[in-house]
Amino acid sequence: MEISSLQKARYAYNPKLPAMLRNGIANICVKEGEETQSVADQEKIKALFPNTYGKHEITFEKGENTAPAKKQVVGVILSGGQAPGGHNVVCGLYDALKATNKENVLYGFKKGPSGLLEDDYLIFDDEYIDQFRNTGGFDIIGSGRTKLETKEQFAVAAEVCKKHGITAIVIIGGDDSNTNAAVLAEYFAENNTGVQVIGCPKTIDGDLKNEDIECSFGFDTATKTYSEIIGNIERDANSAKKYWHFIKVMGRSASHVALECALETQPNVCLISEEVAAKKMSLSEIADYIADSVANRAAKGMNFGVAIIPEGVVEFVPEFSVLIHEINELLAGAKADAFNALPTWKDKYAFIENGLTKESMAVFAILPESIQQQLFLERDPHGNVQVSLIESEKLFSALVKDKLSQRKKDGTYNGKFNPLHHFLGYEGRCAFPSNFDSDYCYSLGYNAFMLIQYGYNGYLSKISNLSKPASEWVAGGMPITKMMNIERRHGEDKPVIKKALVELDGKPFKFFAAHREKWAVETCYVYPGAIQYYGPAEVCDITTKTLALEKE
Ligand code: FBP
Repeated sequence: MEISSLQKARYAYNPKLPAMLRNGIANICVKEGEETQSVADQEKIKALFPNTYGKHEITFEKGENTAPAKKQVVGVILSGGQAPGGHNVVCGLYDALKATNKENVLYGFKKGPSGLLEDDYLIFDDEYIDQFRNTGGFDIIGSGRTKLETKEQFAVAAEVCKKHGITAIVIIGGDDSNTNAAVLAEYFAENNTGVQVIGCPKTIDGDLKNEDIECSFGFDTATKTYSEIIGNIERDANSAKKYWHFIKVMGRSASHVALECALETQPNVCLISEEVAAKKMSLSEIADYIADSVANRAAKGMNFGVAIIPEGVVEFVPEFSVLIHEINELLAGAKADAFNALPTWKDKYAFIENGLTKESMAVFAILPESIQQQLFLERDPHGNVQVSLIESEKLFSALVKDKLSQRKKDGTYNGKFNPLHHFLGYEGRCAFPSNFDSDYCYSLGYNAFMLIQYGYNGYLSKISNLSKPASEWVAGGMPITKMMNIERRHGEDKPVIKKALVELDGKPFKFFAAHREKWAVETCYVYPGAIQYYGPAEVCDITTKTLALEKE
């Protein structure tokens, strides 16, 4: 297999561990902290997790390793969307497991959680794992979005573990996957299977964080990759001086990715979905907000600019959510067939006009035709609108264009507006992990094995103090139940890890809010450039602005 020079060089990179994990396996002891409580709904969560609730938080320290000597057979699963560093979690886990006992075995279940249910696996050895050190991607075993959540699935998982003598499962995933890890851990404990479950916090979206987990892995590299591209686009915009770039960035519902990219690159506009929801902004208000920046810059002779749009923003516009709800109702069940049978878009439009409320029709009517059609024609297998597919970068540039035409007629604007569109998502999910993610992920995996060795079940591998150099990081574990509350999902009360949205009273947003008026009118672009892997620590090892501001 041909490999690039960078890949070859990255094989030789030695990820940095927190100081307490650096003294060799024989010298890592455990310190138990306080008993824990769930963040909310304590009685309900306790009743649902009688075997795994209320356990102690723990920290590893330098000292004699007192874990029982036991052969460990561990299974690892990658769950959900790719995030840079996933390979290093597996490498860290493997290295700790083999350093403890050469007889220990690591199974990798393929294509996500379904690999465990289908007993589809590979067994890692040095030769195989060495090809993946410090590389991006999840191709080491593949990933998938099958959810492990039913008792039937848990029973199959228990059977597979029994068959291979598996003592622990490590699930590398986001909030949902780790919620399911906690439920699986409880099932294994309740049924005395002897199998432990450990989670690791993954997702580029950055929405798996709380007072214990400072950030999920992959966020650092993905946002640095997007910021490099946005910076390059800004420099192009500032050179050519003729385009407005509308850049949608991935991140699902939360706007952490958009906010971090804005802090890194200082664009003219960045929408924050959580603020849109808090201020109950309408599409028209958002379009006016962007149009103001376009017009103010045009008045200074700058007919160019950059606007960042978070992937999930339309879901946060109240009137748009109502519209989506009405469309889903309008096409529920057999009504979709009647709609689909209509021969032309004109007929379909009449059907829509007839079925929507006046308010929603008014929202629908201002959308560009391509988006209108997308809402009705590209629905998921249940017939629901696929909000994530909506090209919101095009939607907003079209709405801004309408606003500017109006302003031209009113004589309040006399600029040029040439929009270009970009969507940044998959470009960042499998990038070579930054040094931060390489180190963080390796530490998470290594630490996960220490939790296994010491017999913990239903814990999340926790590395903290992340805004400091790796030597000062703190390694330990947190019962997953501590992060849970009860939420209504699909009409049922469910125990889940709370998804972290951007906090409008948090320091990263406040910093952005304090500077954005200036950025909207002036050209204050910052060009972060490509991720650097070799060179001075202040260039190569710095993490995100979000983390730095949060830990200030
Ligand atoms: P996870 O929550 O599984 O980490 O997914 C992250 C993500 O990249 C989102 O930002 C994005 O909306 C989604 O996955 C895309 O999913 P897919 O890979 O299935 O297209």
